[in-house]
Amino acid sequence: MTHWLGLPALASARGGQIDSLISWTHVFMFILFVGWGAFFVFTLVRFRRSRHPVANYTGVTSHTSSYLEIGVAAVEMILLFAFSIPIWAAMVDHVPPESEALVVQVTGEQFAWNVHYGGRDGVFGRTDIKLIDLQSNPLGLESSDPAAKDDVTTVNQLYLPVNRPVIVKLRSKDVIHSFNVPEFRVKQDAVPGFTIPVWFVPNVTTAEMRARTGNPEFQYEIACAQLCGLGHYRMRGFVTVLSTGEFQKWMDEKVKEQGEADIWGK
Ligand SMILES: [Cu+2]
Repeated sequence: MTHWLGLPALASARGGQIDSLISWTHVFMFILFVGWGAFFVFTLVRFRRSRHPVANYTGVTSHTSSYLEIGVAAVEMILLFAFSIPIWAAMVDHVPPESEALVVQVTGEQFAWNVHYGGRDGVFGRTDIKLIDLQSNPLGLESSDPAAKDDVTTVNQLYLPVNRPVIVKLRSKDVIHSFNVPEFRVKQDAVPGFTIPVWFVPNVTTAEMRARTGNPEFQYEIACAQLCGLGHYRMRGFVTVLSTGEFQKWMDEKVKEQGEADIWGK
């Protein structure tokens, strides 16, 4: 079902809250728009020149406009304190435990998303800025670290299991980027020097979404939502949401391909 505002299809467990916030904001903004428009027309007619050939130095004495202003401020406070802050608080205070979630590191760079999985042990191998090689080792993964042996890395391809919380730890190698997947209602800046977690629960697989939209080519897309340089427009990654079994199979294949072949070369 399409949203009345034409938002992208929803594919995450908590995204509905964001949608209701966006919907209510639009409803109130529409009321304001109509209200201010009507007020403008009213002043044009009420204070027309033929009715007031000479300026009135007392001006308006009624307090109606003050009450209206207070009303608008009250509605804005409700939007902020009753909707936005609780949703934000729930997102940042109740991060699912890492043991129940899939933890992925995503590192932005000009102009790509580097994805790093901890592999079977779920432990991320050490990375070192000195080992970075843009072609062969964009993350600077330290191959001598035992935890790095089963790590899996990809560029611009984020594979996720369905119905399991995902914690994405966002990092950046150069400038501020922003990790945005519209269908998950997720948008978070990646800031150099920080590791910023963002979490969500994808609940529609790519295959289901293709069937639902009738578009066999449908792909979830990671858009960089910060103007980060000349190549910003092509900084796009893809998310593939798989069933739990398919994801496990994908991960096993990747571990075999990258871990045992040791593509970083000892
Ligand atoms: Cu970017």
